[in-house]
Amino acid sequence: MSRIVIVSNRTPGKGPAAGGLAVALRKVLGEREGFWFGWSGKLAEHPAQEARFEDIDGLKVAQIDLTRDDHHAYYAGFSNSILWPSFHLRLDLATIESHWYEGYRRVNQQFARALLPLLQPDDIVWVHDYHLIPLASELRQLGARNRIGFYLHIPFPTTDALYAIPHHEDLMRDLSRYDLIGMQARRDVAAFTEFAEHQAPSTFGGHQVRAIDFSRTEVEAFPIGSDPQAFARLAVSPAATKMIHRMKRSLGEQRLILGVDRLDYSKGLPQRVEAYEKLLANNARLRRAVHLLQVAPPSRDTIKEYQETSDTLDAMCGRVMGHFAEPDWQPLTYVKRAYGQPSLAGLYRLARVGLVTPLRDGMNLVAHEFVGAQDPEDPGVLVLSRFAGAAEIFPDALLVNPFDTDETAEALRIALDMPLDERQERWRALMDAALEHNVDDWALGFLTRLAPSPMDKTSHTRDFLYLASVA
Ligand code: ADQ
Repeated sequence: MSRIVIVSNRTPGKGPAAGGLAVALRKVLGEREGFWFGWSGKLAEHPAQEARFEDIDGLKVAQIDLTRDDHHAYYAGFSNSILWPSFHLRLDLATIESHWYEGYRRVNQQFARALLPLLQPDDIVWVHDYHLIPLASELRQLGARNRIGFYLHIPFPTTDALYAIPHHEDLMRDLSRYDLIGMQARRDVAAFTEFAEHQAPSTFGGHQVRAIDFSRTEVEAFPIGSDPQAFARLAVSPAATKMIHRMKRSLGEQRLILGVDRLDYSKGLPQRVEAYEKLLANNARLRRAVHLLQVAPPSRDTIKEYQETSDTLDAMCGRVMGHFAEPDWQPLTYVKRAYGQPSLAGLYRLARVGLVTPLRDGMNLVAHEFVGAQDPEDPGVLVLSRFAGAAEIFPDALLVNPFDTDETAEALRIALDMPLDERQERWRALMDAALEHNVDDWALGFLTRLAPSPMDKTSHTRDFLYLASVA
């Protein structure tokens, strides 16, 4: 059987793996031979060309170091100040510095040069996320003929947003060098197809026109999931129970509305707090009867837009406290730190409402984890943004437009008033969907499509032809 090589920006660290994704991919590498390749997390003035192999808790990991300048241009620059905001349709938050693209390409070349000598001819390579779009191109340029797949964890942008990205034609051409592209949701495949099939290029006077041929690239939705059964078990573990007791002591009779996110402008946190403010303003009976807990540890906090989101959220929380708090009642708690999965599972289980309202999100695993952790006898209600990929999986959640804070406030009221039988019915449907879309089957589904056994090899190739201008 072919070996599997997983490539991502960062490799998993020591200790218990943080997320379901890392656990699932570890499992893949436990069952098939192969290794994980990525950046070590270390900066060096003169990084070695060759990767270092390390055994990390039984996992074979090959890592390279990067220079400080390259890492900055590639990670904080092109990946997270251009691609992330543009793919999330926040062009207003994109910062464009043209030299970042060179750093982005250089790091992808460095990845390719260090990875190529480690590859055997029939290795299956699975590349993860927007940091590494050019990797297949770079590997192929060096002669790699392996099957190479790419999974985009974030949404695919609309055509207009794509056009706003410097070098978008190169990036689309890079995508055409993969054998399989996996996206989170049908809407992402539709956006990609729209671009690939219909868009004429923007031509500057007299540029040659060259076709991007997508005929060898399959594009399909592979919605990621969590391990809902593991969350169900975690939610009754001693650590979760401890968290539940601790919270119950402070909550008393108040019902808990819970938000859990990385602090990121795509997660719609200020809008969420505003919706909660409207809930309290419109429903005086709920004051003292509910409490919002928002857990949001900072991420990418060297980037200005992230600091600004953090400041806005601080101000919003302060405003709601100032408006509604009493000497003996606080309407919300905002915690800026990460919790381990057992504690999170306890919080999910205790919550009457899981408030998951990103402005745009590839999938959103918090929604899946919340569903997995509920008590079947007394489940909470999921209030979910229709702009998360998860909305395609969970039509039985209360779906809201997160930009419309009146609508979200009303959904919160409906969730808090929802009778037990409706909560159970909705949760059952949500849990069935979460089980159907579990992360193990996701990984297996992608790999089976990327490397079908000769028995089930059928042609799924598409015949996109996209005309692009060549500078
Ligand atoms: P993220 O944007 O990080 O991921 P999400 O899917 O919600 O978003 O969360 C990933 C993981 O982080 C979850 O397992 C969650 O438990 C954990 N997490 C979030 N907040 C936490 C906190 N405060 N404390 C501890 N753990 C926390 C990107 C895309 C998503 C996509 C995932 C996976 O942006 O759309 O779902 O990748 O493909």
